[in-house]
Amino acid sequence: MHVDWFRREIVFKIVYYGPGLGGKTTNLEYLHAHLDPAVRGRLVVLKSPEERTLYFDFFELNLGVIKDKKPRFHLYTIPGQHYYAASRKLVLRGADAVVFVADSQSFRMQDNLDALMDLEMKLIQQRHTLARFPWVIQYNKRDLPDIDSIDTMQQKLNFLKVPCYQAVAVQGVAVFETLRGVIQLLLTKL
Ligand SMILES: Nc1nc2c(ncn2[C@@H]2O[C@H](COP(=O)(O)OP(=O)(O)OP(=O)(O)O)[C@@H](O)[C@H]2O)c(=O)[nH]1
Ligand SMILES: [Mg+2]
Repeated sequence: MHVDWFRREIVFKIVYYGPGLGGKTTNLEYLHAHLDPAVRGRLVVLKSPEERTLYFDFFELNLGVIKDKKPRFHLYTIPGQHYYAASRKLVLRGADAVVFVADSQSFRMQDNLDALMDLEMKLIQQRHTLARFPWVIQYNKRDLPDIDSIDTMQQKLNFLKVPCYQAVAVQGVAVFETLRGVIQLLLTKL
């Protein structure tokens, strides 16, 4: 969080984290396409020719006023591919909250667990830990066959009982709900 007293602004950083191809960029693209242009800035998407995130995606969201201050939310995604660890570390630096986008397909469970462990290790390097950090889980791709049940996913990934959302990001299902959830959590913990 960064407070600009002169401009009466509070800037929050929310990072979409998770395994490669889980749907992080899809979340940001859907949000950006469906938000009132008056409240959001330009979407920056840095993709490889194979449509994979290279460094991060980003846009800014301006929402109303909280106690005479204007909150701004900076939304970022990390690149999920394992060899972009340095970019993940940079993007996560100074994050105020995380949306963990899990891929519901059964064969991706190990990738979800690896990404969650990677997140925890990077948080610890920043003197945080999942147990004391505002984060939510989005179970994405609920439209596909061969997905794990929500019970199974809750048991394996949500051992801290954080808020969770069942999403189909390509169709926009629960995309706004997830964002509202993480903002609410962030403001409550503030
Ligand atoms: N069927 C289905 N496909 C989805 C859903 N969400 C995203 N996808 C698809 O999954 C693929 C990967 O989505 P991205 O949003 O690029 O994934 P990412 O997490 O940003 O991946 P990296 O940038 O490599 O970390 C794309 O082809 C999306 O269209 C969903 O809910 N259902
Ligand atoms: Mg991406």
